[in-house]
Amino acid sequence: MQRRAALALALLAAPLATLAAEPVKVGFLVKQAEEPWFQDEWRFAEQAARDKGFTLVKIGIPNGEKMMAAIDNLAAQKAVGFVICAPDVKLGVAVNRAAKRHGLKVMSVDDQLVDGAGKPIADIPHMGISGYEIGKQVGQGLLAEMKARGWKPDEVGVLRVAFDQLPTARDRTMGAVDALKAAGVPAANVVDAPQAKTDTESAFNAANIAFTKNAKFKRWVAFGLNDEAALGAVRAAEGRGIKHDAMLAIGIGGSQTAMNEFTKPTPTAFYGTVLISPKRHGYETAVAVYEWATAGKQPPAVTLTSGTLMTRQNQAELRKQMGL
Ligand code: FCA
Repeated sequence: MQRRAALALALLAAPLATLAAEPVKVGFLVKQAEEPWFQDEWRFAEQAARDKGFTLVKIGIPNGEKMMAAIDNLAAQKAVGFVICAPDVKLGVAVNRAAKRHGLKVMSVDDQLVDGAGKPIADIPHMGISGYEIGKQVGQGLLAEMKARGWKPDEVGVLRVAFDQLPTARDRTMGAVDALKAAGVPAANVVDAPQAKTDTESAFNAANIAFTKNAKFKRWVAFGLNDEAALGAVRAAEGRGIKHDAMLAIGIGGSQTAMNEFTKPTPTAFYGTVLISPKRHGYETAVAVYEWATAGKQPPAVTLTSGTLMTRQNQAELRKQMGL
C-alpha cells in the first residue's frame, strides 16, 4: 500500500518536475557561422550557458530572410531572448520589431544595428570593439615594422580593403589610414579595394583589381576590417609575386585564420593581427541576455572592447593571457 502511494505521488510530481527542469533558451545568431571568429564566440557563449544553466540556440543567418526565420524559430521554441550579429546592420528596425512582437530580449554583438537613417538603435544594447582605436593600432603596428625594415613612408602603397557599408568596418580601416597619414604616408598612396562580402575570397578579388591598377608601388602595406580581409590581400599579392619581403599586412581578430598563418614554417606577409576577445563577446553577451530576461538586469547600452597587437613572436603568450 505504502509503495503504491509513493508511486502515485511520484507520478503526480513528474510533470511538475519536467516543467521546472525546462531550461531557459537564449539564441545566438551570427552572420557568418563559418568564420573562425564567430565559431569562437559561439564556443564561449556555450561555456556561459553551461556555467549559468541555460540552453544556447546557435543559428547562422547569412541573409535577411534567414535572420527573420531564425527569430520566429526562437519564439516558437519559447526562447527568452537572443544575441545577434546581423548580415546587414540596416536590418535593425526589422530585428527590433520582431523581437518586441515576440517579447524577446535582444542585444547586438560586433556590428551595431542602425535605423533607416543610419543611427544606432538606442534600445538594443550593444557590445562591439572600439573600431577606430583598434584601426589605429593596426596602422601603428605597420609603421613600426616599416621602420624596422627601412621602408620610407612615401614609397609604400597602402591597400585598404574596404567594406564601408558597415560602420565598424569603416571606423577600423580609417583608424589605420589616419595613423599612417599622421606618420607621413601621403594620402595619394592609399588605394581602396572595396570587397563585396567580409570573407577572404571577396578580399582576394578586391585586392587583385587594386594591385593591377597600381603596379607602380613596389612595396605594400595592407589591412581590412578583419583577418580574412588582410589575408585576402596577402594571397592576392603572393599571386603577383609580391612576397613577405615587399608586403606587410595586419588583420583584426586573432582567431584560427591568423593562427594558421603564424604557424606556417616560413613567415608570410600576414605579419600580425590585433587580437580581440571572442571570449568577452561570446560569454558576456549571452550572460547579459540571460540575466536581462530572467532577472530584469538591463545590460549597459554600449560596451566597447579593446585589442592588442599580436605577431608570430608573442601569439602563444598573448592568447594564453586572454584565456583563449
Ligand atoms: C565584424 C566582422 C567580424 C569580426 C567582428 C568583431 O562582425 O565581420 O569578422 O571582426 O566584427
